Amino acid sequence: MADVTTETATPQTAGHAPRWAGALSGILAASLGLALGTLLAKLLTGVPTPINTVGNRAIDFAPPFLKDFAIEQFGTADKAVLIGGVVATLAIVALVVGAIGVTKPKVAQVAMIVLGVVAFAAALFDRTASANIVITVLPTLLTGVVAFAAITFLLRRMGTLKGEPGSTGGFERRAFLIGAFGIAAVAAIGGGLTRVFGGAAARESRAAITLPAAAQTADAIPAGAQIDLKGISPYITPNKDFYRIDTALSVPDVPTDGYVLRIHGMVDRELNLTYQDLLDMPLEEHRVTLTCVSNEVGGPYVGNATWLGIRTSTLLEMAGVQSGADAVLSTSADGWDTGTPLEALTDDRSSLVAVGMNGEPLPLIHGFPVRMVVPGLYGYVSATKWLVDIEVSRFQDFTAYWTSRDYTAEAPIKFSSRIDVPASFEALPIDNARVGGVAWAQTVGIAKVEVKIDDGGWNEAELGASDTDETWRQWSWTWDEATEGRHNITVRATTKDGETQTSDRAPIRPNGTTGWHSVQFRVE
Ligand SMILES: Nc1nc2c(c(=O)[nH]1)N[C@H]1C(S)=C(S)[C@@H](COP(=O)(O)O)O[C@H]1N2
Ligand SMILES: [Mo]
Repeated sequence: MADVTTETATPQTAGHAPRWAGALSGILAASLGLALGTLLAKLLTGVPTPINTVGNRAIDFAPPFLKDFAIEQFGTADKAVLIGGVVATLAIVALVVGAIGVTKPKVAQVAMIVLGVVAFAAALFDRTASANIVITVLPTLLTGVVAFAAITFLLRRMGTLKGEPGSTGGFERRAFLIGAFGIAAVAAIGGGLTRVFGGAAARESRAAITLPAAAQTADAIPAGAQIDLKGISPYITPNKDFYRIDTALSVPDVPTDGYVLRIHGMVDRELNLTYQDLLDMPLEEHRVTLTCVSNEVGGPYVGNATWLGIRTSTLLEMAGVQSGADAVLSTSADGWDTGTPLEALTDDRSSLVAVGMNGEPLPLIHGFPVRMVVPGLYGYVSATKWLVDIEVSRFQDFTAYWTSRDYTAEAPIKFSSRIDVPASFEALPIDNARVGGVAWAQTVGIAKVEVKIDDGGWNEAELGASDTDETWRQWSWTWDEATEGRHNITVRATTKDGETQTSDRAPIRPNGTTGWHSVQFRVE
């Protein structure tokens, strides 16, 4: 912070502007620049906002351990925390720069230019931009120019920077405040308008879509797949409750107009498919349980949905995969990419290039208009959202977003189980101590779930009806001899291959957690 006491300590000319006026000017100039730059970004398509573009660079430069920490500490709020950090840093810098400007106006002017250049440089290298580079850098350019013009105007109003126009010759509180108020008003209006725009193109085209009926529908969900127990995860996760994990600071705005899925690389025929081309192909419906590698034992990053899409094997057959290929590198509109074993996209599992989720076009945050869904593999090696590019390749020929950050290239989902009821420290009634949850072993299937109370023996739980081996399975168990007081419950699953969950704890990195989920609860 600027040292306010220097204001009286330094010899000053009559009417020298106070430090608070400088600090306020710094904040206002930065705010006005950001408001107008952000507004411009939102009016363009495929262009990150100045704050997001700086945030994107921060994500790209952050070491993996910091990301693990952020996901662990803040969960899906990690993006909000990052943006908050960028904004707070900028605010402090703007305050200090403005306060310095009271005695050193040229320094403040140069500092505003430097801030603009930093944002400009971030935009120049922003992999999330889908617009061309000249358009991508425009918002940060505008931010820098406006922030410079605004600080210059306010420094003149303060009488700090001599020269016409707007120079008052000395500090007059009233004249300064009128100028400051004007800047604040324009910044507020600009900031308000940014909320009106953005994501508009995708939202509009999504609203206009009616998905065709599936050529092959999923079998009905067997009766009894959903166990009647309050608090258990619903068998199908509603879209609004489905977990969201991605590196996108703002949801990529990908309208169906102009959408092209390119399939190329080690293929006989390159394909360029429009959204309509995809809808015109034989669509299949499959229920698949997605899981994130960042899911802690007992964690929330797992969900089950009915997906509508074209089999990846159909598309790859059309393109004609050449021999020697063992991987598919898929890329999103915002430049995120991942490698998936070719085998997982061509064997008999229900791997899809999906357009629908639970009877609707994909929600914007879940990859509209097109994403991948691959049963049995963690999302980071398979589930590319906002999918625009599929390149048939070889693992040895590329690294992808997470594999260049210490995660393994191949990552089948580690089977697991979770207690939904009781929730942590919840009380169960002694005459009906019923517990339950979900277990998943995608592509293999769950054969058995067992629970134990405290240090007791394992008890076999009842399983919900089996749907497919690509989905999770519910379980429940009633503790008939429940005793009052505090207890601990632990769960473990066994797959149809006869493997039982290990109690050994593995961390998220490099390829997912293991261990048993336990919950503390009470019986009364
Ligand atoms: N474009 C893009 N797609 C992505 C990601 C991403 O960061 N960017 N994250 C992946 C990860 S790690 C997971 S677990 C799934 C999550 O999909 P969901 O948000 O629809 O649940 O998306 C995958 N697809
Ligand atoms: Mo993930």
